[in-house]
Amino acid sequence: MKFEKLNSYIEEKKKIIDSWLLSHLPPPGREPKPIFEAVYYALFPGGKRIRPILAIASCELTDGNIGDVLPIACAIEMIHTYSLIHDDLPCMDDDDLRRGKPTLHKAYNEAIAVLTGDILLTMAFEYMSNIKLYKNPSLPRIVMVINEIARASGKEGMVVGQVADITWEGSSVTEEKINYIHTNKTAKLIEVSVKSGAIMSGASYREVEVLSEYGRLIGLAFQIVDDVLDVTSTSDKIGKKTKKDLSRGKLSYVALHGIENSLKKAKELVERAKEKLAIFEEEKCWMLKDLAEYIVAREK
Ligand code: GRG
Repeated sequence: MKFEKLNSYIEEKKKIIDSWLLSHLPPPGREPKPIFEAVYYALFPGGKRIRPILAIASCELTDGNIGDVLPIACAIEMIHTYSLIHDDLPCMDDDDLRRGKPTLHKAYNEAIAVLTGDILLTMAFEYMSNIKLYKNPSLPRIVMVINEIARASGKEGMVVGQVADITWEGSSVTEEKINYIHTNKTAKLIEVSVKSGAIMSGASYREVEVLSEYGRLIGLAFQIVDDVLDVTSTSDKIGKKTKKDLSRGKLSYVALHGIENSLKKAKELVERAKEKLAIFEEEKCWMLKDLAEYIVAREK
């Protein structure tokens, strides 16, 4: 089986991520109810955990200790989860299915969904800035990574990408607009996941640069494949509503290039990403190569 080794790597890391989250989050029954219960609802069983796994893989590739990247990796997953909850709200994408179950505002209500997103985002920064949570805390690395993640999640990345995505709906599709949306809305958080793992391990400047480029390329490929799956997959398979982009006039890669050419583009990006890893020994970077391939081969 093609991804056998990768699948066991993913399963092993997922367990580590879940147990870190479970041992650091407040208990679901903590007052005032139901906010922490909603946090658990959003985070477990969770999705693919691609971003924290990329952070861990990049840290391991550059000889770092997993105990120094886990607070960062888990915080990134919390930021990603907040973005999905807010993205699903009626005032945004208005979805009722996420990760195979009712979206948070359907399971609870809109106010609790907004607040669950808020608390996930703020707890992410609380955990990342708590030096007691790291194995061997290096303050300069922690501060640098928090700054990178704040930028990638906000004004230099995800939030502005989301604003463009929403406000450009229904307008003419151009390569420039699509690249702006996909790079900011999706690729920057994936890029910073890989970059953070390298910074936390104390990787060299060149290694950090190369891994950031790798992250940017697979991040773009990831969103292109997401656009394709919106057209080719079903809700049962991917656990969220499909066929939304075209009906809503969303600017997607598929709208501009069609399915075949979009997949071709995603594969090209993944090949370029894998080439970037040539500076590392083959037996050490296999997981990042396989993760890149998994991104285009994935069915959900
Ligand atoms: C600031 C009010 C406010 C809202 C923010 C920033 C934002 C809303 C939304 C982010 C945009 C977004 C949802 C981008 C989509 C990225 C994407 C492809 C998500 C799906 O990621 P997967 O497939 O999901 O990794 P799983 O469920 O596997 O974790």
